[in-house]
Amino acid sequence: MPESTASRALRLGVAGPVGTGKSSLIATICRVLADEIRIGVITNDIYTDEDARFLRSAGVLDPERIVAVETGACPHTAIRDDVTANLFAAEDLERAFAPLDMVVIESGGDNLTATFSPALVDAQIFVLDVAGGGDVARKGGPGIGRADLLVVNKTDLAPYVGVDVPQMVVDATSAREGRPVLALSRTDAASVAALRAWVLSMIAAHRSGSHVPQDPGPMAPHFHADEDGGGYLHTHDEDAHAHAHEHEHAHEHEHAEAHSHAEAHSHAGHGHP
Ligand SMILES: Nc1nc2c(ncn2[C@@H]2O[C@H](COP(=O)(O)OP(=O)(O)OP(=O)(O)O)[C@@H](O)[C@H]2O)c(=O)[nH]1
Ligand SMILES: [Mg+2]
Repeated sequence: MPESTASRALRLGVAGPVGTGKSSLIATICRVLADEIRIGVITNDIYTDEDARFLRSAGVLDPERIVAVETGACPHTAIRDDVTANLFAAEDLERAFAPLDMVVIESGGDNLTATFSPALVDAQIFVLDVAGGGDVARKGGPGIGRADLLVVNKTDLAPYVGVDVPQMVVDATSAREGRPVLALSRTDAASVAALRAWVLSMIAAHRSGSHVPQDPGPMAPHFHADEDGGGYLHTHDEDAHAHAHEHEHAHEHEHAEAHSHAEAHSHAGHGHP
């Protein structure tokens, strides 16, 4: 562990369901800030380096400053349970390009409840989009409720999907007890400026030591399928570091609750086989 976290780069996590615009948001941050601050980026994909390649091709940051971690399993594991691969990647970037001001870490697209461990990031953004429906913000969950910033993305699409953005922001703000919510579109310059200002204020708070990393909390129990057609219920209890995960074996036809988690997972595009 570094002697003082304030003396190293801010580590900023970006989480949220598949396709809500995490990579695009990181590209936007780089586009508006890379001339001003020194940034590194880490992407997490299950089997590919697709997101890293997208970001390199966006031409908004020196390609060598963008590295991919292939998680090989459920994305939340690498940002929450065993963060070693990401910590090494962050430390390598910070060493290779010292001094960096910020390392942004993109989570693999996961279900609604996956969040970063404070052992990996100092602050985190949770990204929803209007295409996921106006109700999502009201449903809450650790990322929606307690990430440092909630982004409601792709507001330019709202008229096409029948979503009332101001109402979605009101719902999200009340689910977050006043924590910040940002309605964003990469085509809306004012919203991009607000994102830029939030990132700069977070770097300043990290440097001054006034920002205290928060754990948004563990993800909800969920079902992991096995190759033999069964599976197990996977829980992350409050004290995930003190207790190993509890893997309760269950079989698809026996466990109605596990079934519903499996369904929730596949709806969220979690990516389990
Ligand atoms: N209309 C619109 N589309 C957007 C916006 N931001 C991102 N997109 C599109 O949304 C799609 C998904 O964006 P990504 O940035 O790849 O999303 P992601 O969350 O990184 O996706 P995964 O890493 O696969 O989970 C792409 O087709 C983007 O072009 C936006 O502000 N407006
Ligand atoms: Mg992505």
